[in-house]
Amino acid sequence: MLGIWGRGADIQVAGRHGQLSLDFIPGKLHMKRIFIVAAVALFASSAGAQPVDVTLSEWKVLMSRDTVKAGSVTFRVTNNGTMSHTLYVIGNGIDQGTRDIVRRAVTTLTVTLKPGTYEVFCPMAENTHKMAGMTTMLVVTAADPAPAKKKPDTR
Ligand SMILES: [Cu+2]
Repeated sequence: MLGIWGRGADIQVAGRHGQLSLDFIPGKLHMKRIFIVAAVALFASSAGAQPVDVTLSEWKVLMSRDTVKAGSVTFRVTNNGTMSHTLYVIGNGIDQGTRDIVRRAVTTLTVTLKPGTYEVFCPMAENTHKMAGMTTMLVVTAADPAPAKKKPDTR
């Protein structure tokens, strides 16, 4: 049956995304995203962040893990594709992403995440990369409770 659909990415576009109307957001939002990226780069600290290795290619987002604990998370993003990509993390009030990552380049993105489900995707070319398959989900679980304080050593 696949033959009916023909070419590469078109198959996935037809199959995956019911919410296409949401994806076509005019350029303004993209400007907002660029601003947020700059702010994150200035202020985010990656100390103690949980690492997630991400590999981008046409047309996939592969993550080394799909579950993390709430708190600081650093995405180490490698573009293994043949064209530029970006990586955005959206959900639960978070909307942050990397600058454009040229092919073979590596960058990092540190975000502070609350428990919940996040969409991790490439929004380039008006989300056509995402529609072609460059999207995945990250689940954030509640952080471990703070460890019980040891009784002070009185010796
Ligand atoms: Cu892309």
